[in-house]
Amino acid sequence: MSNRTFTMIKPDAMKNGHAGAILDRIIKEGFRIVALKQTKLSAEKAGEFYAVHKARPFYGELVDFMSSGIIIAAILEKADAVASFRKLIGATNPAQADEGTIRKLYATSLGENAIHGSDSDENAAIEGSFFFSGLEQF
Ligand code: FUP
Repeated sequence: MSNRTFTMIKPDAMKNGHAGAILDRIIKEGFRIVALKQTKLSAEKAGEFYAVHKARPFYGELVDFMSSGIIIAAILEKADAVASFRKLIGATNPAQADEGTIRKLYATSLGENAIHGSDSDENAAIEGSFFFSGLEQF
């Protein structure tokens, strides 16, 4: 169990004006911000980030969506961060997400689901270093 996870507020939530509410919720749930930036992924970078899904039918749409607008990327710290954050964001498909979760409240659809949360400690470290150097983590 590690105490860090990685998140992105995705282009749908940014465009729909939910970034402030989402960051407020994350902080109120006890996550400490280790690193944070607003940025935009190129299609190439989005494809690299989601390379694990390359063979899946939704890959092209996912890459298009994730490179369609500004995102906020962050590394977060809390005890049992990965599992605790996955619980806070809810199921991948917002229609199946529990009441009160970030995806239930703010996601648009399965493909445009407002927020990312790492699925393992190993991926949290890989994804965090995809966006942030050691000098940007506090
Ligand atoms: P999650 O770990 O909940 O972010 O979900 P996955 O890693 O399985 O999927 C990554 C992203 O691919 C999702 F956030 C949305 C997209 N996706 C689809 O568009 N269709 C699917 O059937 C599954 C995932």
